[in-house]
Amino acid sequence: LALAPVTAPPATVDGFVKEFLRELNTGQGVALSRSTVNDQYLALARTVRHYLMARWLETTRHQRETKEKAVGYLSAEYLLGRQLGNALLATDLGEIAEKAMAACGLDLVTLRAQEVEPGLGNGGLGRLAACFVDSLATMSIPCIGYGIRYEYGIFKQTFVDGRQVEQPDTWLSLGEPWGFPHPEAAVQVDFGGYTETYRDGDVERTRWVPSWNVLGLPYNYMVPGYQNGRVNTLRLWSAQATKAFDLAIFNAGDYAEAVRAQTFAENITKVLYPEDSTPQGKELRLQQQYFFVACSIRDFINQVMEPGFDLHDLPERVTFQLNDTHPVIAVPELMRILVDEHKWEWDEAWDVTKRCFAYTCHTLLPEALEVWPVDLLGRLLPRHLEIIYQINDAFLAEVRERFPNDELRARSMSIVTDYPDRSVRMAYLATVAGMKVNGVAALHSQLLADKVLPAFSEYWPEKFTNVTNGVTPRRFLRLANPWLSQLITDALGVGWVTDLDRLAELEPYAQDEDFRKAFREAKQTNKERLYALLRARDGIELSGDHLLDVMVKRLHEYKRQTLKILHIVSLYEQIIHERVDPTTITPRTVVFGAKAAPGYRLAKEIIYLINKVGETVNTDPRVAGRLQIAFPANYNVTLAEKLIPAADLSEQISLAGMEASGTGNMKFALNGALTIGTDDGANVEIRQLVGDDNFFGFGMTEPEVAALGASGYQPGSYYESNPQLKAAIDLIASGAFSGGDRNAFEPVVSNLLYHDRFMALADFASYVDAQAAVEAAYADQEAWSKMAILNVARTGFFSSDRSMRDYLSRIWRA
Ligand code: DL6
Repeated sequence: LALAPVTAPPATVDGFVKEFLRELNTGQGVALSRSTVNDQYLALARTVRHYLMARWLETTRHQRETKEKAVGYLSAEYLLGRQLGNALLATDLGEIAEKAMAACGLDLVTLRAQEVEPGLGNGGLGRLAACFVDSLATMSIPCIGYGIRYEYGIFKQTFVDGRQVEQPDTWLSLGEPWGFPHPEAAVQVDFGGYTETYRDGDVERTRWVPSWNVLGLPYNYMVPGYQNGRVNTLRLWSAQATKAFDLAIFNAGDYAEAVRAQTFAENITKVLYPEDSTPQGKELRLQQQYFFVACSIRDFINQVMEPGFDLHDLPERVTFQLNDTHPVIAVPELMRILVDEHKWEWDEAWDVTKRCFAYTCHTLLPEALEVWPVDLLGRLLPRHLEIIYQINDAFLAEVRERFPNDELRARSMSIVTDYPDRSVRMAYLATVAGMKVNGVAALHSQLLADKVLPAFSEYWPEKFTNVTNGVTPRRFLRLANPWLSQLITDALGVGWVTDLDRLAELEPYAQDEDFRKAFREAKQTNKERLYALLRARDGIELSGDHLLDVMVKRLHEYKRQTLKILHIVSLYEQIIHERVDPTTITPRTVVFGAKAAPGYRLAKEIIYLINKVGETVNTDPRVAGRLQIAFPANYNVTLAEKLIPAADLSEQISLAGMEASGTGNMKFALNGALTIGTDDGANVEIRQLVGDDNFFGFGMTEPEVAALGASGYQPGSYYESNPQLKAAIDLIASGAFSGGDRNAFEPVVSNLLYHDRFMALADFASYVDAQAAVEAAYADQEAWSKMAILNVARTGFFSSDRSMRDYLSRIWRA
């Protein structure tokens, strides 16, 4: 009996109530009558956990026994979103939980709203990782996700007089029921010191003599598959001091000094991506990266693999997928373990290492490609630096052999560069070590091969591949949009949730008047739900039956929120100067959501501009009922789940060749918003799939952008030659949105006129034309609904389940 595995409580209302009350009473230590909403939420979360527990243990047991190859997903970010709703969906307990809570006099919606989402990521990259682990669990593919349990996730954004002010994200402060700490499985991670050679019999070897260390404490999180009995694991590491407390110093009265080591160690996982414009910040970031991969590799070898496992078989048991360059220091770490600790020959170790890793690149911006100064690496990880040099020497020797007398080529491919400072190019290291290198959308993968890593793609053409990103239909359609989901289920049955290609069967429904009506009603319900939320959450009053135009994403010049604001200002300018009859303009509500990196000054100025334009427009009676702007603060996954299903129009307007993929674009299309977008990232594939007639394309193509850049781009010439653009910029510069202060937006205006790195002015005319086409199309609601339904029907390709199949066939099982 003692060995009997845990079983789930009965999946009945009664069983659920019993379990919930037991958790409330014995877990939280309160009676229902005295409990707070937070008590109730925590007890509810733990109750749902119980239903998953047996499946989790079974998944782990099965994995150990079958020794199936696993994916080790290494990612510095996981933007998970709230867990409770997803766990209820995965266990199919939603209805039971709702009735059980009602039986206790509680409201499930209120309890779900109590959850603070773990904001352990900045944006698309972290959210992608969360979608991927969801898909792998749903597809019953063994995966262990590794990452960092930041004490403070992405900052909480507030606005003070229109300006972004960051507050710490205290997501752990009210208790966090989803993580299971395992202090007994803590891993020691070393830093600093020096290396030395020593004789081992007749072999000369090198060893690392580190000068300090910390402990990595794992927290396990369940990653439940969708109603399939599978629960994979996400293991997030938290840093602790090896010697947290010095009693002797404390007794001597120096209380701060007594806990200094603890404070120092815990800083490593204190904050998500601390500001890296200072040397201290940069060093901390490298510490974070090494910390989590050292813990993860050690954990995989010692805990996940069975005792006595032969490391030569590692490539048959795992692929470590490097989610961007952040985890790339794992490559020299595995080499160090094999060569220094297991005393393997270099070539033997390299052969295993290079079959264990694959690298995904998520950017095209040169400044986003990580490089680490050699002196910093040498100080923090001296042995790893030596190993990187040795990898580089061996690689360059190969290049020189294949291309003799081509020193320029060898230099251009060197992992270590001297320009502008001696540093290590992590993307190059990942490319040399990885068995595959992939971009995240077709255009991105092509540009990655042609422009970012051209010498490498010529050297190893077979190494380069594409896997277009995807999003999980569970969270972003089934959970976020219950009304549309029901409509789809009524039409197709339930299977689409795990087989999104089946959405294609919706195509004929675009011609069905009743279906279109029901589709519009679902959209309207989503809008009302959103407006109620914004009223309660932000005090934002939105009204009217408007076209809902949404631009949500990180604030970055390349994403061109400025182009959107220029369009709004232009509409406003035309109305107030009576250049157009306001009644001919389609009533429009524009919603922004965007956080700017705390140190990115221009991005913060753009936020200020959006807020100030919003204040003016929203209070001007001349545009009332025609144009309104909302910018709710602190855009996050939770808000996205309400915003995206409500949108009519999805703004995907980055400069062509800049957005690696985008994933918001996919979520909008799947929820029946039409895209206004450039030929950038995954927009290109969305457009191909939905058809030109169901997509508002505009702007220069990537080759046109390149040609304009090469010919010497002059933003001022667009300003001078386009009266509508000139009027919009002049209105901003006139102080009309800043109480007469002409300098308020000077940084944004000058940047546009004299620099405009991302060519917003060059695409303005084309963007305005596309917006006019949007208005014309929206005027015919039946036709618009057809287009929107076709967007849903034709975008099943963008399920992250399909991305996982592509990773499996092109990379993990290649
Ligand atoms: O691949 C996920 C996501 C893409 O959809 C975005 O287009 C891309 O910007 C983002 N990349 C990053 C990495 N750093 N930068 N820049 O967040 O990845």
